[in-house]
Amino acid sequence: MPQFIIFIDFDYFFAQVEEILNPEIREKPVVVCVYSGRTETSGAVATSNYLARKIGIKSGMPLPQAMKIGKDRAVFLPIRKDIYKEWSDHIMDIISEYSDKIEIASIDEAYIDVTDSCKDFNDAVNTAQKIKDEIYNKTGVRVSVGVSVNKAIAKVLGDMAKPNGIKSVGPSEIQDFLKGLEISKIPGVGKVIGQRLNDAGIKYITDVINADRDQLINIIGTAKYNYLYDIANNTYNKPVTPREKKNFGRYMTLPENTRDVNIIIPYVKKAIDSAYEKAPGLPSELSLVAIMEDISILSRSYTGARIDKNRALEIAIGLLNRIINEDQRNIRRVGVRLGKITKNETLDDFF
Ligand code: DCP
Ligand code: CA
Ligand code: CA
Repeated sequence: MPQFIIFIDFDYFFAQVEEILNPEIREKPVVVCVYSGRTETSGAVATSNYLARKIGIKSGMPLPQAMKIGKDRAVFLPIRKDIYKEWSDHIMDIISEYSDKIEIASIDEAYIDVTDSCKDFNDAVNTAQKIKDEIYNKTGVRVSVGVSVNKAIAKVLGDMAKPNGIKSVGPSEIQDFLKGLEISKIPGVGKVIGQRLNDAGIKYITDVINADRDQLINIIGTAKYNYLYDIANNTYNKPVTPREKKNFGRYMTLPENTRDVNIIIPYVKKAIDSAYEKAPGLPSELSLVAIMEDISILSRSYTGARIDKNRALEIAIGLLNRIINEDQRNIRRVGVRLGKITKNETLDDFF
């Protein structure tokens, strides 16, 4: 039985969030910078939007060089990691509604396994499109998506789908797809290994099957050989492994943009009910998250001993009032996030 795996990668993520928060910069090259603080221009580019990439400003480039290229035409912004993390958490929460089997691979990448909930591969592709649309409708973030029969090929397709695309290769097409797939496209095959394999006559992933096993193991080691062999042979099936999920968030869209707590509180309650249903235990941290009318995200948190559901509502209302008092804008979506969860003991813990 093939797996149905969806891979999602957020497009030029940090720079895209900056664009969404400040739409005027969208028509310009946008560069998100990590300033090292040594001198005014020392540091490196974290990421850049596609307009900046087009003029040659890319991730990892030293800032002085980027500034030389982008002088007078690019927007240089300092990295705001906390904000991107908040957006990432929000998007991951949206994705996790579609499967409990979610592997958050980095701040802007996730795999989900939808084998159990989809009746066939076509259904998995439709689900992927639904997730992509929902992320865009709720956050404005564009993502690229790959759908296939294992994690490695889903990622290959996600990379090919950039930007803002979706690509799929199902069980009936996978053999043909593998035949035309260059080895350098496989996750984990960097420039150096790709070159060495090319030198050994391996250009396509399927070349691994008939290659001299001992010779390849000499070049790349046993683990990587087995990995590539399994992909080539279409027997690669490494599971999506959910990391211990540290927090659980649930959000509700309000019927209208508002700052009227009487309208908002029932939605806070719904979000709490839904989050507590999902969480494996009681949290010691509770955040109230408000997505404002301009879709920026504000949150306020409370930390205390194991918070039960009733107390959660009281605390959340207090946090909501703080946001309303400190900010003039209307709220569009409201949510809660439960953090530092202590697991309930289950029977399994005793055996
Ligand atoms: N990042 C960084 N420094 C790097 C590379 C990346 O700080 N040298 C950060 C910024 C990115 C985020 O990690 O926004 C994700 O990295 P990706 O490689 O996925 O690149 P992007 O999301 O920026 O672009 P793409 O649209 O190609 O996925
Ligand atoms: Ca990305
Ligand atoms: Ca990425």
